[in-house]
Amino acid sequence: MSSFVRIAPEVEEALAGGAPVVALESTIISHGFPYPSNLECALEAESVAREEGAVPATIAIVDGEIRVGLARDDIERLSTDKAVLKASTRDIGTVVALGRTGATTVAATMTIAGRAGVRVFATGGIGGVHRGGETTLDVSADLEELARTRVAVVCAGAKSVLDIGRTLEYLETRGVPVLGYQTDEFPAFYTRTSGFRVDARVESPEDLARVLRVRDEIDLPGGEVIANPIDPHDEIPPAEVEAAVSRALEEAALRGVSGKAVTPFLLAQIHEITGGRSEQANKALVMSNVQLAARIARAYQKR
Ligand code: PSU
Ligand code: MN
Repeated sequence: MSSFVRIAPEVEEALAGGAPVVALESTIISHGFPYPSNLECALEAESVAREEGAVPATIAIVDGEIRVGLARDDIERLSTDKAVLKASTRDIGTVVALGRTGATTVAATMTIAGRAGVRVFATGGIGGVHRGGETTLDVSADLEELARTRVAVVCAGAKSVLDIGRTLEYLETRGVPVLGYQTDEFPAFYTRTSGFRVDARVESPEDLARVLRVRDEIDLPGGEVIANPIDPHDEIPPAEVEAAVSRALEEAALRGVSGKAVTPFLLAQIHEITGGRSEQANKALVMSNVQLAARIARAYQKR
């Protein structure tokens, strides 16, 4: 890879030896969770990957250097430094060139993971078409990246701050498979249900890995959304979620929040409105996604 990229020795070794690796994003650390739960969540996600036999590769841009696999110091800095940028795919070149520090979104993490040769990535939820996106054109770059970079994204669906129906339509148009892990319904992050169906239900990490291998072999472009519903014990009642989402959206409209600030603003509002509740659910679903991603990565490497 280019001289702008530094792959951690442990990750490099795993990739060279065909051992399972799971990519992790960093926007969730810097802009998705408050401190200190962001730090706890980032460290725990790495431990979960390891417990499942995969090497974690948390991705970020640190002082202009693209990093695949972070040291603890870096994770601490991403958790506490308010100046860390939110870096999506279009920002990578600028952040590197100007020597800045950026937490990578799902889109940017996929771009980097794909180039580094990491096939499986775990996060909380993907970005999507925002409510009202048909007029604002606020559509996350995550969806574009899913259409072009062959990295599987294990997530708990998309938050109901988004227009889930249009998000799924967009993914269909762009040729991105949406696979439900042991579910027929696309989950909505805090809730197991959204009222929308997945394209295909897949029962095991082995079958999911088989789908990835077939897509590799046929040389199909783009990645896959692997939707893993939140555990029933961690779920938040839909009515409670909807109330929090409505209030968060009202507040965003009132303050005229726009552009890349929208998603972090809504997440912070929801965390505030629901108290610790959404944070706890968010953390639980991330761990469940990392666990599943590690199992898929293991099955994918086993031939
Ligand atoms: N959804 C979540 N939590 C998050 C994000 C999305 O439930 O932290 C983050 C991810 O990094 C995602 C980004 O890639 O927000 C999407 O931002 P935007 O809508 O600006 O593309
Ligand atoms: Mn946007």
